[in-house]
Amino acid sequence: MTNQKVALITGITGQDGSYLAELLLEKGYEVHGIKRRSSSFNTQRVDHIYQDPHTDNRNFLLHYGDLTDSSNLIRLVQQIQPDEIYNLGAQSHVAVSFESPEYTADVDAMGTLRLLEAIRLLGLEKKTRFYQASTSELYGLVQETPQKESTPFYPRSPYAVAKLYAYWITVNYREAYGIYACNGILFNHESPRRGETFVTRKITRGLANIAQGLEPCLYMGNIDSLRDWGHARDYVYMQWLMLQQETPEDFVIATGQQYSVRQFIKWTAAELGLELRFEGKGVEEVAIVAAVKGENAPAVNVGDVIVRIDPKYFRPAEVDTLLGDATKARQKLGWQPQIDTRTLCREMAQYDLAEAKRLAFLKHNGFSCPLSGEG
Ligand code: NDP
Ligand code: GDR
Repeated sequence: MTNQKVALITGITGQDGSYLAELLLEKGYEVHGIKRRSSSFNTQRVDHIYQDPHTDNRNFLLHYGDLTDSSNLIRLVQQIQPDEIYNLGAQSHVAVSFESPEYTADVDAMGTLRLLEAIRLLGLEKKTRFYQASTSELYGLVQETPQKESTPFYPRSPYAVAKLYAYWITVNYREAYGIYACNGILFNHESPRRGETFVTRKITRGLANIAQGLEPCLYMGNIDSLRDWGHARDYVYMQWLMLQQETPEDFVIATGQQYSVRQFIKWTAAELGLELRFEGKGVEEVAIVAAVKGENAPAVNVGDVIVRIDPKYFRPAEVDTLLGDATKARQKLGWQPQIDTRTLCREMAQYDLAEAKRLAFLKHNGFSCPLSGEG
């Protein structure tokens, strides 16, 4: 008999999944993750912790699976017998959920139910603890500021409505079957591993590419939008902590600071040595380079327009403002974020600048330099 804990992470190939897997491995867990079958490699974020299947005593194991596939989930839960399941897998892009609402509901809402049912059908109610990746998007059209655990929900996208179902089915299975199940209501959290189509990463990557002459201009949606952005590394620690308590509870996780998308653009530009001047209103607004300092933006000149608005990035219904109050997490779990938004922005901008320099070097030396993705 061993006391080694066993965890199963859905969404292990995503931003949070990769940080959480690192954390659990550091804590001595055997970590299992579900990855989707893809025609190209999709494990870049966990490649550094990958263990060859032919080595003995592996403690990091990936399995093919999908949240839309009940029999696959039941088989994996039966085989792995996890002490903890972290349900991070999701179609997580709010704008994409308007394009693929039914798929989003299937994965984000029904996928959660499928996992909880797997626990119940296999009689693991007393063994397996369950973490659900809930979201500040539940607050949507906000009813109270700042938002805390008791703030009423008002979802504003197919993504948020699907996550609302997932939130309540998690509460329901806790109350109905005594499963140790928790919702982490996490506000936006970012990192250099953030998907390239989410706004922070789109900005740091886009402006770094412009600085290095790889792209001419960054096209944005609603830059007046306000968000409470933390660092993913701080937030996955909280996901683990929530499953280590005596009784399961739901917690808001946030920094308590709010900034606009426009501010994030200004900070990123400053990291690259660019001072910006915003001119115009609404869809006519542009950001013009007012000064260039240092060596990081050799391709940019004063007067260049490097940010424009493209209405196609506006959403059919927007969440204008989010600001979290994580007092409960601080008081009950002693949790405080370690990394503020400005520091987060600096880390992301520096990471993307290094990557842009590498791509620019390849391009100038005649190699192909793939740049793709819209968001
Ligand atoms: P990512 O988009 O980076 O990762 C999502 C993960 O889910 C990926 O591993 C993806 O696989 C996987 N996935 C997508 N569809 C399926 C499916 N049908 N079956 C199985 N797996 C699937 O998200 P984050 O890491 O940023 O977020 C983690 C979770 O937390 C998500 O549920 C998200 O909705 C939620 N959340 C995120 C917040 C944030 O600010 N980051 C805030 C609040 C909640 P693949 O790599 O193959 O695409
Ligand atoms: P969000 O994150 O919708 O809050 O969901 P995202 O970074 O996509 O958008 C934040 C805000 O920025 C505005 N915005 C743009 N967004 C994108 N993606 N691209 C643009 O060009 C752009 N221009 C302006 C958006 O309109 C929005 O107001 C994220 C996801 O991680 C969810 O899974 C998670 O649940 C929530 O955070 C909390």
